[in-house]
Amino acid sequence: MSDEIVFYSSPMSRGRIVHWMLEEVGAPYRFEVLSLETKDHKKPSYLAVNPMGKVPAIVHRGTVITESAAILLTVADHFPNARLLPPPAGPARARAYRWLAFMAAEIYPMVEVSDYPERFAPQGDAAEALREKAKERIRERLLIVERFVDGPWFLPSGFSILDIYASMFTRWRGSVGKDWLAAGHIPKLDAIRENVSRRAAIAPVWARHFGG
Ligand SMILES: N[C@@H](CCC(=O)N[C@@H](CS)C(=O)NCC(=O)O)C(=O)O
Repeated sequence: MSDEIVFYSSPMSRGRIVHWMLEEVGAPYRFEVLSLETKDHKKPSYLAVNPMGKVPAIVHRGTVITESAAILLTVADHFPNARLLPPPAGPARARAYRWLAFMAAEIYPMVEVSDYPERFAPQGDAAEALREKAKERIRERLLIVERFVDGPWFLPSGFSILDIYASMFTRWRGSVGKDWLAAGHIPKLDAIRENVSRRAAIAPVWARHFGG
């Protein structure tokens, strides 16, 4: 069975974190580019991969993996030499699980509310008020993460998938607020993003995503 990972995403989406991860570990992969504009992610061929109609997703050795956190954990497991998770069963691994779960369960889902409030409330003022509330919740929760980050990396044990995952939030200008992000409320997370963007394997693809 081929070891090549099929990576479904849109270059402009938050699936970028999976792109950085695949580059970091040097995984063989094929990028199946989906356009969010033409709604490729809602077409039957992609819904057969991810019934949620969301990116990213990967297929590895015939197994479909969706959910960004699950994808990063799976890739970390398959490339142990990259050491992107602390050793199993130790306190550092437990800490990694805690904060990955927190970001995936308490922060990431808020983005659907902030991007598409009309999915949760009547269109108009109610949806706009909900969008603002979701942004506030994201900010409050990022401030919690900021308190528990070590530095220069998220975990004291060094660079890990948590750094890749957390970097994503610091670029969520639309969902968090451009001005809030620019105001320096999360300096440790900002520094992590800078460190991630300079990693040798990630820098070229980072430049393609953000123009350097
Ligand atoms: N829980 C998913 C969320 C992924 C997600 O929200 N992806 C966005 C792109 S950044 C998406 O595909 N949104 C399309 C939609 O909600 O219709 C994960 O962690 O991967």
